[in-house]
Amino acid sequence: MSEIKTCLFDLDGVLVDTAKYHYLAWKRLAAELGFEFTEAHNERLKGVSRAASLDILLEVGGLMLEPQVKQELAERKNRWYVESISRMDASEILPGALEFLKACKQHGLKVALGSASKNAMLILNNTGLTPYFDAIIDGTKTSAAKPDPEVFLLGAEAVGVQPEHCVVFEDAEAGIEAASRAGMRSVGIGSPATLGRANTVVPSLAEFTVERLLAEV
Ligand code: B16
Ligand code: MG
Repeated sequence: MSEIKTCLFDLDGVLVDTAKYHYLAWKRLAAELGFEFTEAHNERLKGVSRAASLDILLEVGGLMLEPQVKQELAERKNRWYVESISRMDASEILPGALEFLKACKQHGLKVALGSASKNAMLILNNTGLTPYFDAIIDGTKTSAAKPDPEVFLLGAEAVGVQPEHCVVFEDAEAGIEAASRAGMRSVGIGSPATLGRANTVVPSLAEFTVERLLAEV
């Protein structure tokens, strides 16, 4: 196994739980459109881009809409979502995440973000996480969504490290596949039932250490 030099972190579901705010905004949009959007439906949106999320939501509601209308709906949802995340602070960092980021630094590992979100900077700044990153690749810098490997390959390039020396932390199946397509190892954050293709799966970063990463992954 080649040496690990860089950790690439997904944002929603790994470092913070913004899925609950996405859900509130999508649910509100569905209610305006006249149908119910459940938490089970919301599971399908994790790690998926905003436009693709709207397509899933409209499929749930059985609606076919013009591109211009869809654009307007996505913008409306985003305004509500931004209202929620504007109130976030450090208390919303997921258990173990900050400690893990600090430990990466102590072990001399580079740290990069690989998120689909176009709102990642606002979340990182509000939670105080920005200074922990050597590179930030988010939805404003990518053209292809996970499972395309682009977001992680750009992260590796930004820190000047080859993919074989990178490990991706992801809560979404599409993100684990993106890591694999990038030629990187991965740690699934969540359940082995959905993330079984990752090299290791842990319930959260609170149950994992950099020492274990370097020894086992
Ligand atoms: P935005 P991640 C993803 O974040 C979310 O999991 C997903 O639900 C969301 O649709 C996507 O970001 C785009 O977010 O609307 O803010 O651009 O898990 O890739 O950090
Ligand atoms: Mg995620």
